[in-house]
Amino acid sequence: MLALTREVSAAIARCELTHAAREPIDLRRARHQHAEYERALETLGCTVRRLPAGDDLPDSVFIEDTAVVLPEVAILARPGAPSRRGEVDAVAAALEPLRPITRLVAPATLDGGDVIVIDRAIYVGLSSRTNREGIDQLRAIAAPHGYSVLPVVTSGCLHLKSAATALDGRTLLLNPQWVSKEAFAAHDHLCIDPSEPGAANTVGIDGQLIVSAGFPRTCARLEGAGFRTIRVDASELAKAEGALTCCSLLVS
Ligand code: CIR
Repeated sequence: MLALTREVSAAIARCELTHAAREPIDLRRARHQHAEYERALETLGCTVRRLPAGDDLPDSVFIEDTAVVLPEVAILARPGAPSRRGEVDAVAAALEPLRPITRLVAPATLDGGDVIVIDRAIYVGLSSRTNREGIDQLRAIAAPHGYSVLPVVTSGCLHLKSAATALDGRTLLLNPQWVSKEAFAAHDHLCIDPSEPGAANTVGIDGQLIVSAGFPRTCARLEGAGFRTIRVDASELAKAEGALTCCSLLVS
């Protein structure tokens, strides 16, 4: 497994914010935590390739939002925030040798953080960043490869993956306050601890999970359900509304 990551930009203080109030971000601390996250990816067997942040791209560390990588094809996103559209070209260049590439086009908008791929299902959040046209274009690309593309309404969070992530090939972790359990009826699910609303975002690789150290109760639930976890401190990039999945693009 290759994990593409991207350096934390020196301009991170000017990141997009939707739900959080702006507060100072310690760049050194954010970069240190990001490096620990990359180390966790390596512990789970990934080869990490870190791309430079790029000029004046405050949110470029959140590389997940720029593409959806399937085994058959890489789909370049058209991020919902105009300030983030300049992030896509460098990621396209990194993906080009690895996959056939297609690109979503206007008026579609879609952030990779709204896309959960689990088995042959692709759940896509209808959010402030991803519109119906984005979902339709994704479906037109993925359906010929045998994927079902299913829209999911979210509320109270930035992306679908703030509310749910795949733990393995059949089980999701959900925050039922931000997304309806019924939307995922075809799959098994576990719920986060209700006192930790941000805890649904985990990185699952081969049945092992990277989880945020800030959510110990949910982590205990996951371990009780038999998952092995690696805890990382993701508190500094959380001030930019970033979580764990958003800091890598996994290419198997
Ligand atoms: C943004 O608002 O676009 C960034 N500040 C945070 C993006 C986080 N991405 C993700 O969770 N997939």
